[in-house]
Amino acid sequence: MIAEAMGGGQSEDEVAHLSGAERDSPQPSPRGHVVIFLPALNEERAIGKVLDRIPRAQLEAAGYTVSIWLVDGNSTDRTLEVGRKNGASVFIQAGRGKGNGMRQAFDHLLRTRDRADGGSREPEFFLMLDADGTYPPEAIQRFLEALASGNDVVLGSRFRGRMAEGAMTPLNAIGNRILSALARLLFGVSVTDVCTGMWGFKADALRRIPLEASGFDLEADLFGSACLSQARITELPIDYDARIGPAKMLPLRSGLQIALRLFVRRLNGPARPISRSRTEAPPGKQTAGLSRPEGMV
Ligand SMILES: Nc1nc2c(ncn2[C@@H]2O[C@H](COP(=O)(O)OP(=O)(O)O)[C@@H](O)[C@H]2O)c(=O)[nH]1
Ligand SMILES: [Mg+2]
Repeated sequence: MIAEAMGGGQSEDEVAHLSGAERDSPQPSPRGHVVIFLPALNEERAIGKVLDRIPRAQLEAAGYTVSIWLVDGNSTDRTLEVGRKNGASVFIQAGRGKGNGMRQAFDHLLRTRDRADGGSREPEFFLMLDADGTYPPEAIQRFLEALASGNDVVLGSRFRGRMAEGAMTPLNAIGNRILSALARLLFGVSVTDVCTGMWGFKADALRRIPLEASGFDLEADLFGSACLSQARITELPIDYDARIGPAKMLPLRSGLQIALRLFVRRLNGPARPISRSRTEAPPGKQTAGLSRPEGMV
């Protein structure tokens, strides 16, 4: 059955759908539950390929249960259709911006899963990677191993892996290096690729990482906030491919927004984290729609 919920707050349908995942696999998985988020705005050409490449069977054989959520920025092409057809659940954000979409999706999943099982769930890991075909889903298991071995946050560094020719423009390469140097300077934590679009988190660590970013400053916010929350952070080398389809980011504007976010996060310090006991959404914050395709576990 497909549940759609638009407008303020989560419906019981949504909770039922999420707890349904556990109902369908009653044995707790020995390694934990993995939720993979794919932020997407008009990625109809790439999203199917990215979903295909997620090594779901391999992760399940390794002992994880796996959920895949397409976080949609109100796409006007066939992104949703292709995503559903390829086995993703769909979270439709309210408004625009990658940061807004991911904050809503993290918040929603953390709260809804708390309500579904009273907070007594198995260990949980969140993965996030762009839906444009640039990041390697095959690396997900390495991220999970790094999280399971004690890290709270794992960043995939494109500068430490193999970059395909033309995958990053010279302007973006310089900008990314400058922003990473700024992040190191402001937070005193070693990082080579603060703008990366591939991240892993322990779900409990993510609760302690408050976020305010609305757009492409999301990664700067994640990094700065994780540093301030004393999270254990590490980097893994990842390969980076050329994007499928047109970019959504405007480099100069986004570069300034990212630098500003690093400064603001440093100056203001952490905001209020998502508390496990706070189960109701603040008024006006949750207007996202959500659906789970038939047969989705
Ligand atoms: N949910 C959501 N995703 C977005 C939005 N804007 C861009 N994205 C996705 O965020 C990812 C990064 O965007 P992209 O244009 O590739 O930026 P770049 O990789 O930094 O050049 C892609 O998967 C986009 O589809 C948005 O407003 N909402
Ligand atoms: Mg991209």
